[in-house]
Amino acid sequence: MAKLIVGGLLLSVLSGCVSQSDMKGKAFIFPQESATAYVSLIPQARKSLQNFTLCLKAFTDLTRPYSLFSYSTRTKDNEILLFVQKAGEYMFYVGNSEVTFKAPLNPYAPTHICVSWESASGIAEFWLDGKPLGRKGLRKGYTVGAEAKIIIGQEQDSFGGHFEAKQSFVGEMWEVSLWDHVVPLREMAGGCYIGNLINWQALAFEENGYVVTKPKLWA
Ligand SMILES: [Ca+2]
Repeated sequence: MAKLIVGGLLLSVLSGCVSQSDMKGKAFIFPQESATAYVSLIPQARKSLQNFTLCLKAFTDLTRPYSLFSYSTRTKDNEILLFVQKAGEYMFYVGNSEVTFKAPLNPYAPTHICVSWESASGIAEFWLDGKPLGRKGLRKGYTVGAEAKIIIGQEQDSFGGHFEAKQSFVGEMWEVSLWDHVVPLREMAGGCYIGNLINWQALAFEENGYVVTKPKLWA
């Protein structure tokens, strides 16, 4: 398996697709609605997960549903999914099951989202803009699959594809980070983004379609 991964990465590097860069101070802009614009994030290790923490910052004025973070495996398209049903209503999926966290409406401000999940208890803890939105439980005892396509900008309904323009993200996203353990989210309120699986300061990624990188507008 390791050989395959290394081989795959080498192949991608040779074909010039994968970039690795320090994205500190920068954001991905998804300037138009489409079913073609997205960024694939390549984790620093491929491993199954019994715990994880995901953080990101985003700005959008969308009022329709949209995806923020889509982690799909061959067997489960919503292995990990952060999806906004409508402003202030965050759906969080693990292993195709979901819980919803509701927040007060503040639709035109950038949002800082952190969510952690722990298999032993099934507890998902959700923080928005440095404040807790509570804890809910799902998929107790589950293990998240290792071989994944991790995509921002689009929502996967199959492994690495089956996008819908009407679920695409239009706006800006920055400081996306993923850890293979539960990080105390109270400590993340300041905006830490050096995940050990996805590290914004050493981000391996592949851009597809109309995606632009620019200095971030918000903190
Ligand atoms: Ca899906």
